[in-house]
Amino acid sequence: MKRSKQRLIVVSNRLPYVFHREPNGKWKTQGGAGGLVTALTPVLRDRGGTWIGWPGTADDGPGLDEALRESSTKIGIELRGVKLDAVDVDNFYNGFCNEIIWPLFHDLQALCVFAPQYWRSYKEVNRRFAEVVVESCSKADFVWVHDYHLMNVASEARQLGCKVRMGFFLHIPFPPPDIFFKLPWRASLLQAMLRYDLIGFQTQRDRRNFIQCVRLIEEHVTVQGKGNVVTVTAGNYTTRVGNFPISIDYETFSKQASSPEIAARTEELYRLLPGRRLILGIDRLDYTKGIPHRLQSFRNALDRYPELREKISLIQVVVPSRVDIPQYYDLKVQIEQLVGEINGTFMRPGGWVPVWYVYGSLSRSDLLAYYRAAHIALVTPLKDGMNLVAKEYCACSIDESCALVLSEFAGAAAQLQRGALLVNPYDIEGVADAIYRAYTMGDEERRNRMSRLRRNVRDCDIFWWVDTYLQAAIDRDLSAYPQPEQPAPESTADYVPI
Ligand code: GDG
Repeated sequence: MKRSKQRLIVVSNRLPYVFHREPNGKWKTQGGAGGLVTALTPVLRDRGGTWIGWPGTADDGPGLDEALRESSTKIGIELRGVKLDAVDVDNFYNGFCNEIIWPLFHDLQALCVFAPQYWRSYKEVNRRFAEVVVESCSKADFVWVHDYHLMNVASEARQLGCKVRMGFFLHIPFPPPDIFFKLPWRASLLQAMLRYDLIGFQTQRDRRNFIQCVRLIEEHVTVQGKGNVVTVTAGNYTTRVGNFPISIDYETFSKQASSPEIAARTEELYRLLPGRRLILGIDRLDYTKGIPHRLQSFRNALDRYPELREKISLIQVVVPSRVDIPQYYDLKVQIEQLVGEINGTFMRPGGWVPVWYVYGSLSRSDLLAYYRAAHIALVTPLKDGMNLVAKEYCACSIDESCALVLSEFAGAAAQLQRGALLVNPYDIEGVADAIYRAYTMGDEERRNRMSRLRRNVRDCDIFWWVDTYLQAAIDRDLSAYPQPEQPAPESTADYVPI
């Protein structure tokens, strides 16, 4: 397969490492373990290139540049920081990104705060990112910009005279026109996105929504081509638009989950929670993840199917996130109230606890042990770009005797619908029925479903994702790449809104 070796400039809101200053004035780095970092680090080392992003601190004290240089040398990738002060963090990150785009793109328009200063800050910060891109790249490079924080970077870079090829990938969903059009700056934002040479979405649904919005904003729009990447011409701009479902490092998850250390941790969990099936939910603290709805469904299952009592326990892990935003704090209180109510109603003193609630981040080995030990995973976001927890659970389910209950509104449903039990997360009784179905499912069906899911995730892993995107961006020919399982044609399947 022909591969071009263009240098790569990766741009994301945060650098793959977070920098912070210790009380003694020395800089420390943390992080570097996420899926994107794992996938892109070897590509950047191989092709050569730079990662541009915010170092994760508003502290611009002495020595930060030196710390960035030292880390660059250590990891073999040049890191370039874009500095954000506390006001930028408030208006750009907490404001435009997380109080406008995040809720709007997840169809939760009632949570949006459309403050004009947020938009001004977004443009200004995107301009700053663009300036660093322009300083860092030469004509032959390829610039790959990630996610909703940086939709304006290409447009800003073009205004600075930059002609280098630029691609964008949106990790979150793209909403349908009736929702997107609530955004006061909808035309500017769409026109800015059209300045990228390739726009990648997670699913066909997102791509379709984007093209529909473009058709409503621009007068002359043509869409050419078929398959995963099409060419869109709108007004004076031509861009290519595709869907590339992001994935995980399947081999590493699967191998690590099979290790004796994880097997021992799994046994320990079974000893702590003996004689029952474990149901797992793992989410960042976020209203899009549908945690309260899930807890209500779990309670409904215990109510309507009394035979499940003392036979199942839900382990719900909630990872702290965006704690500076008041809505996130309120959500935490709501979750903890529900956990208290369920345990208060059904718990047997000295015995069975229905919900094991963990508020905090798990170590990698605990995460793998929870995945491996769980008989059922409940992945029920109200809406999600992809949802990697679903894929990681499949990779770690090496015994294959387990079931995935998956929201039809997660991007992952497009690929995993034939193996998972798909649910509407708003349908409390429907999800409760799915829990019961997963619990009572015959072993053969469970294994068949899980082995199909695992094949699917293995064949289209994170390295496949990077390769297909770069191939589409740089070489254009995608014929040599396997395609992920797609939704069945609408005429023959139940309604799947992906
Ligand atoms: C955005 C989009 C899209 C979770 N708890 C712990 C932990 N995690 C890790 C998981 C997984 C990641 O966090 C969560 O990824 P998701 O995809 O589920 O969700 P978002 O953070 O919302 O990600 C999403 C994604 O971008 C990629 O494009 O799929 O739709 O919203 O990798 O393993 N890791 C550790 N301890 C934990 O307690 N170590």
